[in-house]
Amino acid sequence: MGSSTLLSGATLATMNGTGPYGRIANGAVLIENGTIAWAGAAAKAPKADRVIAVKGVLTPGLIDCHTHLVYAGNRADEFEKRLNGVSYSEIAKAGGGILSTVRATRAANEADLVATSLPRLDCLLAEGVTTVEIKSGYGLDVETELKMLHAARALGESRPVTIITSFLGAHAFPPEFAHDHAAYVRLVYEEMLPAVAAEGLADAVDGFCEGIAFSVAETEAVFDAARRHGLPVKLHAEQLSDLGGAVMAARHKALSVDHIEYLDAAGVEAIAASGTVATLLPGAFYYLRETQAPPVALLRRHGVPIAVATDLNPGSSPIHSLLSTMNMAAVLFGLTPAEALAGTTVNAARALGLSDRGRIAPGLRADLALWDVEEPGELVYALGRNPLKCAWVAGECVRGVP
Ligand code: DI6
Ligand code: FE
Repeated sequence: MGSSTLLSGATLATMNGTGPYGRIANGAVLIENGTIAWAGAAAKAPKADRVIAVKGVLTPGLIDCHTHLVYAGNRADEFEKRLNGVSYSEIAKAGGGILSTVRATRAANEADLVATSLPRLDCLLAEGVTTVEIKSGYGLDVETELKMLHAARALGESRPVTIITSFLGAHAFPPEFAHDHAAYVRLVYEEMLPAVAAEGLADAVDGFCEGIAFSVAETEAVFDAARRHGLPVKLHAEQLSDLGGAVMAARHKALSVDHIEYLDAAGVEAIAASGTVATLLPGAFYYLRETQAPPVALLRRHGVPIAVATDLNPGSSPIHSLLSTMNMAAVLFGLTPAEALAGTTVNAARALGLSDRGRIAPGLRADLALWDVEEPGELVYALGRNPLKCAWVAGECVRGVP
């Protein structure tokens, strides 16, 4: 048996079902063997081998459940173009956008990819993030898709964080298949996906279902293959238009549908019935200066769990801060601060199919973050201030001092 540690005295945002934040004033958390053994009012805490007095707010470690943070190159030039009046779709159609990052990522070796991606990961970790999802999708050939996923896994070896990977071969059509989309879709499900699955490199299969990307039928062919390989699916859906991707994803019991600015009532009902998480990505909405916000009121009415993620990528969302993203979800989409924090904890865990984290409750991993704030809502309120005091991963203090 390992020794037990009691963190005692902070306000807990347990994110358990009772009231906003599952708040417990003057609370305590008992950690044993990397796991939360007990949580509640400090006055009722069980005995521990070691007691650490903590002040501020203790939350679950934050979870960024949608990123594209492994890539090479830079697209600041496109940011400039967009502000000079060229649209994201026009840039994509002219061979820029995702394909510009594909060229740079194909040219980089795995060590370079890891080295250029590590500082991005570090930005997230500095804000108490303890679990990060990373997608492939800037390779679009077998070799580079594998290279990206290897790089993502290597990042998880270099830092105290859980990396969850998603295979996103269906992200864009590479130039060599510009005139034969059907052949590329077959390559994705007949060669890439089996190669990725054979090496156990992906925890889920993702797609980009959009007018400038894959149709519903093309995406579904990839999802059918995912099922044959026993992998869950998720989808970039209804970001720029309503193609009905979310309804199809719900049929495949998708873990999450992401973006969903254009999701309609039928789509909301479908994902409510399938238990799919709605992941909101306000960074992309902000950078693309979109005006159509996701149907938050409908999602609430149907009890759909809402997650919030950075979508960290070089094009539509070069945002390296999950705290800022939570603020944007509140200001731009109208989430309450409690919903925004649920979006990066309990609901983000669910979007990744993880039931061992995302709340402060007995039996869950002791992934925790301690903040120099008085109330949990302050994490969503301020921009540009990082109040993280200390982070624990599986019970180990990995950053700061309590
Ligand atoms: N939607 C996104 O938000 C990213 N991919 C996608 O399908 C954007 C990727 C990029 O612009 O590089
Ligand atoms: Fe994305």
